[in-house]
Amino acid sequence: MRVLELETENVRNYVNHLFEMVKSRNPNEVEFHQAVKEVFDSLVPVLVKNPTYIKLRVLDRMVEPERFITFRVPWVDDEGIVQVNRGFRVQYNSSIGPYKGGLRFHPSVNASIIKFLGFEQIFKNALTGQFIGGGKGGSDFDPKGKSDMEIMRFCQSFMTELSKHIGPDLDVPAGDIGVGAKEIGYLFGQYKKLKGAYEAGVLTGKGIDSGGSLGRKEATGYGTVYFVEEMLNEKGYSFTGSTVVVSGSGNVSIYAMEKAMELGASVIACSDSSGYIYDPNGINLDTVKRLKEVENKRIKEYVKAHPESTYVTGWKGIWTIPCDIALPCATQNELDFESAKHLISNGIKAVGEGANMPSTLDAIDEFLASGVLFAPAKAANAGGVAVSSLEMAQNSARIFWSQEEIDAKLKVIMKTIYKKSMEAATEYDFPGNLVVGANIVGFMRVADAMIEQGVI
Ligand code: NDP
Ligand code: 2IT
Repeated sequence: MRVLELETENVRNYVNHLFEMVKSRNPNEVEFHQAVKEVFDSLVPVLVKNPTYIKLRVLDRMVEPERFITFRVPWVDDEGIVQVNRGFRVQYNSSIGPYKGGLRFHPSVNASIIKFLGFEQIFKNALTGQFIGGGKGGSDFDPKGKSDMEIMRFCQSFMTELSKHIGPDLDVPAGDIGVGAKEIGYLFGQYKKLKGAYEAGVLTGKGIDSGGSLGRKEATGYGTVYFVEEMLNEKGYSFTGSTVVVSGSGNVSIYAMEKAMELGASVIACSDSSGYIYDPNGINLDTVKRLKEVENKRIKEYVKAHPESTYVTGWKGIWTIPCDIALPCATQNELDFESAKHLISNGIKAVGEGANMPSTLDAIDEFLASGVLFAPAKAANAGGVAVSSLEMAQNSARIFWSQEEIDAKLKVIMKTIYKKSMEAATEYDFPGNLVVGANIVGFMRVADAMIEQGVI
């Protein structure tokens, strides 16, 4: 016992030292530090049991991206004025497949955001069981208030540079915040023009007529609900008859709400970055889809169609609404310690992260310490990238699967991630802790592939 304690202490020192190095090499990148800290803390028991990972410096290598690309994106707005944005792509880890991960267009995008997303993507992609490495990209371009033609010109300029670095067997981007099928369409059109060949597998999340997959649009939200339902069922709970609060009203949020409703839950609130709506009768999803998918309007407009609902300015207050299940599906650090306290005192049973890193580290600790069932992002939102990988498979084989086939595969993938993460948590003495379990499963698959391939 004493020996194990000493070894654990040594490993903790090694991990802390490595974390300090990450911070000094990547100064001021607070989101990136946060993502690394969560993973490092989870890996201590694995490193104690498998010292080879330390000897071969696997973690030291994994935390350094294989490649980090930034580039200028000049484009002309509708007034004829030249605008300049910054483009990014991090090619983080290619040991289990081509780099894979979304593109985010949002004014807050910077190196820290791209690196945190890319780092988490490595483990998420490994968890899916598919053969995809980790990558991420995007731009500080703000699509809000831009015309379709401005968005198209921006996408064309962005792809003119990005095309030098991607390919169906090299790096396969997809959507994320601010990037949906429309933007992917413009990006694909430009890539095709530059390459002079129809390489459908270079991007995922494409429209169906451009080689996209049925079920990709719904996959992240549906997958999150499938994962959380597994977690609930094990404790004798279910979405059926539960009240649910879902933040955001974008791609992930809308399809998480849709599946939760299908399973018999009452979804009573959702939001955008300006504020949230509360509808005691249950949200009317057709109205949300019309506002967000068709008319590009603010969520505030919802109350016009549903006078019994209320709108509150500011997105954080959504977590003060009493509910059984909370699904943060908007953005990083949207659910902090104070919000976690509110949810807990209101009797929350489960939290499922549809967004990437939506809960702060102290919020996660508080949920776990209070016995709240907690589904971490890397595991719970992996359905999106999993179906992206199925899209790549269909493109390579020149076949087209039905919605039912995709949905059945997605369900199996989400159930498997849940089962494997729970098993790893138990094996490494953190029973029920899916944060630790998911990080361990993702890490070991990538680490073992890296070791097989030499010092890479
Ligand atoms: P969308 O752009 O479709 O929607 C984003 C939603 O979140 C909008 O309602 C937006 O409101 C809100 N939001 C964005 N930024 C902020 C902010 N700073 N503060 C408050 N609200 C904000 O993006 P997605 O639904 O695709 O992505 C949502 C989350 O899910 C992200 O964390 C993303 O990384 C993650 N994710 C996405 C996957 C996918 O397949 N798309 C897969 C896995 C994870 P507003 O319109 O006002 O900006
Ligand atoms: O965060 C994510 O997993 C995504 N934005 C989806 C990535 C993908 O390649 O489908």
